[in-house]
Amino acid sequence: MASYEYDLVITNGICVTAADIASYDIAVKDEKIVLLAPSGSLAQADAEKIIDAEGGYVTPGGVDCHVHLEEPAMFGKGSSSDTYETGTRSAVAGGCTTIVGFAPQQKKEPSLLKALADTHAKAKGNSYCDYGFHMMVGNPSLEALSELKTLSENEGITSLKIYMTYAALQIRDDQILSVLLEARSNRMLTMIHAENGDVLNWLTDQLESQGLVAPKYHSTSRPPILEAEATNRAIALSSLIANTPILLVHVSDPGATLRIRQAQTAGQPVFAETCPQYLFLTRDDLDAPVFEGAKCVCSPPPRDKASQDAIWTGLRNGTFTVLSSDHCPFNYNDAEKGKMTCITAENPVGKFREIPNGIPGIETRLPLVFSSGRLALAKFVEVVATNPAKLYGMYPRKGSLIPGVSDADIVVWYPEGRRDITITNEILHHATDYTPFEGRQVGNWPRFTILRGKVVWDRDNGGVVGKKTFGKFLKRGASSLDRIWETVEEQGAFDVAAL
Ligand code: DUC
Ligand code: ZN
Ligand code: ZN
Repeated sequence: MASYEYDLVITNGICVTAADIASYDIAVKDEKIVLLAPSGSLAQADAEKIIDAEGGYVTPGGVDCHVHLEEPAMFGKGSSSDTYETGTRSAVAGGCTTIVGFAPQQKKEPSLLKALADTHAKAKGNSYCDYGFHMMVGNPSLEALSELKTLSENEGITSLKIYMTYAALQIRDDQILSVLLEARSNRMLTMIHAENGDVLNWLTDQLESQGLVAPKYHSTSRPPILEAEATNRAIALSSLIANTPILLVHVSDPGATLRIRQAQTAGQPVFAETCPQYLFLTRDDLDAPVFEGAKCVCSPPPRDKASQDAIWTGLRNGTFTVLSSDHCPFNYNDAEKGKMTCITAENPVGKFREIPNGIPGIETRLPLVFSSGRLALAKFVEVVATNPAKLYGMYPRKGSLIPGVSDADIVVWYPEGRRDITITNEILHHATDYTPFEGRQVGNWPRFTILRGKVVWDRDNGGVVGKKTFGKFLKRGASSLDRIWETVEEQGAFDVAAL
């Protein structure tokens, strides 16, 4: 077998990292980036494969740390349309090389380790990109809490998600405190879904009693104040447990954003995530004819135009650390497992309470935001790749282009002005029968996606050319963002007597 100096060279690209933008060539060997060299200097290198980026941008592969695949019914009446295979296939076609999905523990299960083992079995050998898991804690039993140590120290699971809503997952404030305390002592980051579940259930009852059950009332049942209140409560609870780091997921509301910013300004380890649905959709999208609005039912719901602007501002000014997809797909035209499970003869436009909450978006995340023109490119890379890798303990292996240390996870974009693409469901690679972004124009799309030096997506020659066996499980370390754990530990242990 011929042996080459490099496995892959990318020449003539404009490389963008969270730190800078510059023209240079990249050489890859044994799955790693090994050399950055002056632009064009590697055009004739001794390499098995040379990609001419033709002046297009080159970025680190996307890192999407909020992805739901193959999960049971928890967010309404349906269950996930994408498996690990189809979801990660869609991921690479959209420029994403790493995902972190969820290992869901149901309320009836006392143990987290069992949920983790079940999720490993689903993902192993079925992933086109690298992957990790967050624990989704539905039952913070003593047994579950006692398992956090082994999850963090032995299993590479350094984050967990808890919910302040959903019958299947909602936990009480005292349970939240127990989770935060245990997470703190095990250097685990707690992700929080902050909406007031009791209040939104009450509002839903009120709406139903007046026969207001169409999809658009999903938004009415979850006014912004419910998110702001729960966000404020989550921040208060974390401050009570000696500033345990938290991440508010899928933030949609300016009031919640402002509260998060205040906490950050006060020096609390409070992080936040937003998603494309809060940048590109509004509540009007839930008011489409008949049942079509169900395609945009997710929680929190998309808000108004002014809220979109506030979320963009929060991305630019650093309030949001990460931009994830919250890919949580359900088929639309599916009365067994999808959005239409809630349609009955009695409720021909469905009953929004039962519509499964969630939308697909793993493949459209990068193209939508890259071509929006609303984020500087270095900021784009920071929130879609570098910060997620740091926040979730994968940096610098993931999320950057550092020779000798970063995996060769790379996206090569088309040269500017070369492509105008209309998003339609036909061009996507998930196993879901719609996209909420149907008909939107984007000015660019990943031309090549490279995972550890292998081309896995070649848009013009074969499409998805990787295999479902390429993806590897990532054992993650503790978060390295902003020295969060060092800062927390400098404050000492939680001491109730000192409150
Ligand atoms: N929260 C999520 O994080 N994903 C989908 C449903 C939800 O409400
Ligand atoms: Zn959530
Ligand atoms: Zn989610």
